[in-house]
Amino acid sequence: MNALLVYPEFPDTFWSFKHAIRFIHKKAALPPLGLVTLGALLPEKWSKRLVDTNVKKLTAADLAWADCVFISAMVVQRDSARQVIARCKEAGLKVVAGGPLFTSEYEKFGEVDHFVLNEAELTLPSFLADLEMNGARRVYKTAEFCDIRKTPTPMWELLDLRRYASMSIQFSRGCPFNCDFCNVTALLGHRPRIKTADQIITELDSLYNLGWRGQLFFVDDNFIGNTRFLKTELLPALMDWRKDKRGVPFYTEASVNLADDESLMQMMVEAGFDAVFVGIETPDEESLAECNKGQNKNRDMVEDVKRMQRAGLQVQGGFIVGFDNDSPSIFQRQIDFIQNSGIVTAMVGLLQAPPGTRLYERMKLENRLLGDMSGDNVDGTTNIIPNMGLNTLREGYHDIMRNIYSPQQYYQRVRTFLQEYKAPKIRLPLDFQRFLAFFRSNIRLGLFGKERFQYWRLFLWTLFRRPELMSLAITLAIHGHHFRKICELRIF
Ligand code: B12
Ligand code: SF4
Repeated sequence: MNALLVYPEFPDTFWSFKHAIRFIHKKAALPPLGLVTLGALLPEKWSKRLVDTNVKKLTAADLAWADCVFISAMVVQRDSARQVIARCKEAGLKVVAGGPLFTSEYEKFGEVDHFVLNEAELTLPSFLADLEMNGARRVYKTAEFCDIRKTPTPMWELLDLRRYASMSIQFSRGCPFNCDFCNVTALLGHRPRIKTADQIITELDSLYNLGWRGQLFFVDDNFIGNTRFLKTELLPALMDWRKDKRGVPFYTEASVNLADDESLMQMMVEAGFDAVFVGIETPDEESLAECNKGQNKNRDMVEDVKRMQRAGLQVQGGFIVGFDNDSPSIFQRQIDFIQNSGIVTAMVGLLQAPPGTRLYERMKLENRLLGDMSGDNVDGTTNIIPNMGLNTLREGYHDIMRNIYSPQQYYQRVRTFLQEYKAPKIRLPLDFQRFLAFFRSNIRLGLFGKERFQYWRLFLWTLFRRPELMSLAITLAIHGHHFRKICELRIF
């Protein structure tokens, strides 16, 4: 069997980093980890080929080679997934679909032959057994969650590693919290399931042996779901692994209570973590109560962010406007929070209700659903009728985005952050493309960019105040260029 694994293209969005990764000549920010995991779960004797259409074209030759196509996608790739499916059907191929998009809304894809939903570790074996007997059903799904200690090492060799800015790896699935707008718990459960430290070391070794020295994203929903295991097993193992390695800085996602645990932060930094994405959502206590984000309540979150920065973790933040409790004053309060905390990468979105969440059920009961969500939570759209009125919400949202990504505010925020940040010990090895990126940014941003004054001001400020953070300052300037492009595209 020749199995063709296809990942549809991402639109040009906040998280695609398309306008930033060009500076280092990369094609995509992250690899399709679901498909490389699937590759390892498919029978060993099958021939496998992976086409991530974010890094290369799906050609007629690929389709002619294949006996069967396996496609994975998130909601944001809905349109491009439809295009891929149409091409595969035209070529007369059987299409098998899985991953978060199809798990959430498979009924909308009539052309797909087989849906192998939820976690492939659980649903794929019965599909393969039925296929062998020529009796495969249309839908395979489960309400169970798998034991990820049995998940195999992803088949990294299916990827062209040189095309990616970062690699990803997964230590845990699921989250102990219960925020009402989030479908992580519906998709992956409440109890964080973890891999063993040995499994992670084997995965790291296999990537390292393939030559990977770049950034590595631990794509956990909440990396600190099991702190005891982290402190006693995983982080000591990562520190040990690092001893004879170059590069490979880590970043991940965690809840804000990470800031309460000084020793955990120190161990993470020692193990090579230098950044963490945190769901801040809103500085408004009532709105936090409304969405059941108790872990963010009754704390000084600006101070929490600074504590993480001082420990050596750059904080990227997720923010939401459009809660029922929000009044128009929320827009300025969000701007103030973002500026004061020095969260450079602030993903601000309108509240959306993904199917399968408690918010979705509430909106349905209240007749406030507006159809499908776009899947891109930074495009200024929503699938619910907000309390404050859609126009007020949209205008306020556009104001936030215009404000925080204007060169003056953005560069100010970078300085606020760099002032606080403890420089990481683990550095990315300087390769030729990163070396060139420095010149490219000097020309594109420093000579032709609207932000040129701010760019050189940051350059000089960093040179004299935090010279050890120069490469990070340039990287953040390049990210700012991407975020501004996205704002322009969305006409914010
Ligand atoms: C890494 C990640 C990203 C990366 C994407 C990198 C990439 N190239 O894929 C980035 C940072 C770009 C990203 C962005 C966004 N993401 Co995201 N992301 C994740 C995250 C944290 C990990 C994904 C991953 O690699 N998992 C590990 C692999 C092993 O799991 P998997 O892909 O689910 O695959 C398993 C199964 O699904 C299945 N499977 C997968 N594919 C296939 C295919 C077949 C044929 C079969 C049989 C089985 C199968 O088997 C695998 C093994 O069990 C998930 C949450 C999560 N824990 O999964 C969210 C998640 C996928 N993202 C989500 C969302 C909403 C977003 C954003 C809108 C913003 C946000 N809230 O984060 C943006 C949208 C993108 C954009 N605007 O460009 C949602 C998707 C919801 C949905 N139903 O589609 C998730 C589930 C998190 C959440 N609830 O908010 N994201
Ligand atoms: S803490 Fe994050 S992953 Fe967990 S339920 Fe809340 S939003 Fe979802």
